[in-house]
Amino acid sequence: MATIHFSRILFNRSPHIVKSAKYFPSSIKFYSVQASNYEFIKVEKSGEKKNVGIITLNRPKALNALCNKLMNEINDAVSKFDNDENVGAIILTGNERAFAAGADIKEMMNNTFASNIRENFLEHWNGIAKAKKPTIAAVNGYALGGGCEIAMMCDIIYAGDKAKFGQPEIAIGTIPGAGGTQRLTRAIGKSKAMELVLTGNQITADEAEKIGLISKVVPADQLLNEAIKLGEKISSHSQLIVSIAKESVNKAYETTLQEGLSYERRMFQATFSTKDQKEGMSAFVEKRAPKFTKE
Ligand code: DAK
Repeated sequence: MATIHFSRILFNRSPHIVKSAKYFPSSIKFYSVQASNYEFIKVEKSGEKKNVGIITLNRPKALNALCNKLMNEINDAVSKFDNDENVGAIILTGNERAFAAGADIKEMMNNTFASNIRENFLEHWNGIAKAKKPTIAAVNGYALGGGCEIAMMCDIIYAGDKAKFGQPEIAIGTIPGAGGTQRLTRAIGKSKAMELVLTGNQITADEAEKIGLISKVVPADQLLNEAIKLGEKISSHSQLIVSIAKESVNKAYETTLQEGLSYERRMFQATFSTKDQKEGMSAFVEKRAPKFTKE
């Protein structure tokens, strides 16, 4: 394992029980999450300026299968990092064997259609996708089913060279339910998405990079460092402008090209109302590093 050169500190933990209504609809069984008492994840801040939040899935015996409590803990940690002024990017990662092998099959196997509807089953899975700050999935090992889907909810995916991606739900008598037929198709196109969803086959990190599902493959033991470097680079820019840029790229998934271009132009124009645009351009002209204030 390569040495991680960035010092780490523990996430600033709140002593009180957290209940965020937007992540915990009343129909979902609520697990109270105390940040100091996470059971299935670890959180820390990394990077020289401690401006990169890391959420590490930590349910190794079950290959990080995404049980309800684990998803609630992820939502809680994402929300906290998202509201942390000092954090400019959030990394989601697992261990060498598994990023996550999907939703917890044992937890859901006896559900019925009626109970799924009644409880709005797994509705709370979109916390990662709601983050305002950039999110990076750092994937080693299996990213299957819901594991692949939460990676795709992140803005950027890096993978270790032994990572495996797939949507194997078809083999257990169901279909993807958190973006595996939608985000995957937008990312890699119809033919490849159909092949993965209809066969349940796994693909390697190299293939995932080739088809545009992920942006970079690195040796497994360098993955976290590379993701932290990426997070630091993003964090070095104006957080305000970064969030506008993220929102604009995401518009490409939601609108027609003309609407997207119009939105982008308006957002570009809006950046000129910020102090950070003035600072960024002045710094360029004065040949110095910018000092952004997020205003
Ligand atoms: N759930 C529960 N336990 C799992 C699991 C999973 N997804 N994956 C692995 N495990 C557990 C195994 O049961 C085993 O536990 P023990 O038997 O030791 O108690 C332990 O992890 C180690 O697994 P294996 O013994 O199977 O390890 P192998 O190396 O032999 O195989 C594997 C690794 C990843 C190929 C295999 O475990 C596997 O095929 N796992 C299942 C992969 C899968 O089918 N994933 C898709 C699940 S369905 C939604 C949101 C999300 C979803 C749906 C809707 N909404 C928002 C509506 C998502 C659905 C899914 O992900």
